[in-house]
Amino acid sequence: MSGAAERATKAFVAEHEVEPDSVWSAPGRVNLIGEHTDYNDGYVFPFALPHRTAVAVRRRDDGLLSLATHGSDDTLQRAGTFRIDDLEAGEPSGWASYPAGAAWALRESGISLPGADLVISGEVPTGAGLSSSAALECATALALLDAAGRALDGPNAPDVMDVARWTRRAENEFVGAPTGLLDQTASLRCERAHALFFDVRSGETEQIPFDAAGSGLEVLVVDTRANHSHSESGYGDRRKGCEQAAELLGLSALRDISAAELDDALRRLPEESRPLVRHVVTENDRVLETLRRLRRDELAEVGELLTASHTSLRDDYRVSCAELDVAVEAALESGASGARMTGGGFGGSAIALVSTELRPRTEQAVTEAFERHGFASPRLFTAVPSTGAARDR
Ligand code: GAF
Repeated sequence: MSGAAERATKAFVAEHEVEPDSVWSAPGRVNLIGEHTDYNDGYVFPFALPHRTAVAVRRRDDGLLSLATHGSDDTLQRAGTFRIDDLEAGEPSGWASYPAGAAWALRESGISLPGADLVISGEVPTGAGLSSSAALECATALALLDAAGRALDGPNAPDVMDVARWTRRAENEFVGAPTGLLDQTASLRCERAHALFFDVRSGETEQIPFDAAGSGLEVLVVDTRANHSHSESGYGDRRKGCEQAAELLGLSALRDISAAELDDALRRLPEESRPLVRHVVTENDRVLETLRRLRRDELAEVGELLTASHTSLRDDYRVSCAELDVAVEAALESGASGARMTGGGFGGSAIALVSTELRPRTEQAVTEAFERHGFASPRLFTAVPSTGAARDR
């Protein structure tokens, strides 16, 4: 059982004086490459973090949903008890909007929920671009599905991609963040020791063995602690810009433009749309090249693609920020073979592909660069591809 699941179980027993029926947990993720491509029907390449959010659940039969979360300071925060039939977008707000949104989305998709007591314990850093929201939505959805007799590992299991779509709907319509399908799919589908190649349009996935340590490498995560949120306008504006450009070109999504067709497409677009389109098309191409290199077991050769992705996100898509740029530059100057922001941007985390020997030097270089710029100290850790969402007990 994961540490988060143990904590959720203990907090559940303390709160309800009875054991939970089951506990489900789901991980955060880093996206190796393929940023802002998911809502353009493109390609993404995440892997799951060891950090998980766990939800302990006990069924109740009165149509009510009680929500509480166990904090790192060992206190329990209670959001209250809600009638599932009465849930409407936006209420409750704050952290409770994610589990309430998951219940709402299941209800809206025709799943009959009997009611449940939920106690949550999360260890995915929040606001860090590491997908704590999806971890919470997915773990909640799986716990509620179990209470409804539709456990993911049982005979009436739903299709896991439906669970990804339901939880994404929770985030889009209940929480109000217009995100794509990357995070929920990563949380639900990633496997230990693998990165997940995901073609968002076709829904096809491929598990690609990802053994950085075996190649003498590490993926260092730099959580810049610079604030990030997708409910704010920057993310939605980029998304709208892409949709408008696709429409102008008479395409259903920017995915339809190949790298060879890029120059022609750019000529047919107004100036302001060009950088957005250039990023999406070149990023899809970098994801496919990453896939080819990883299939050939050439992890060290992926570094330059990561760095090119960052440059494109910084200069064309304009979703980076000073902290992310400093993290990437410091990592590269210290000898990392590649580095980029990961996730939606506007703050959050960067990743750097570094050799195991060099990692302490890179950590020091990033920490010192942050000090010099007067930024808060970054949180640094090596990310090891971990297990996707599952039952803990
Ligand atoms: C966030 C979103 F939730 C994802 O859907 C994706 O668009 C990502 O930003 C950018 O690649 O994590």
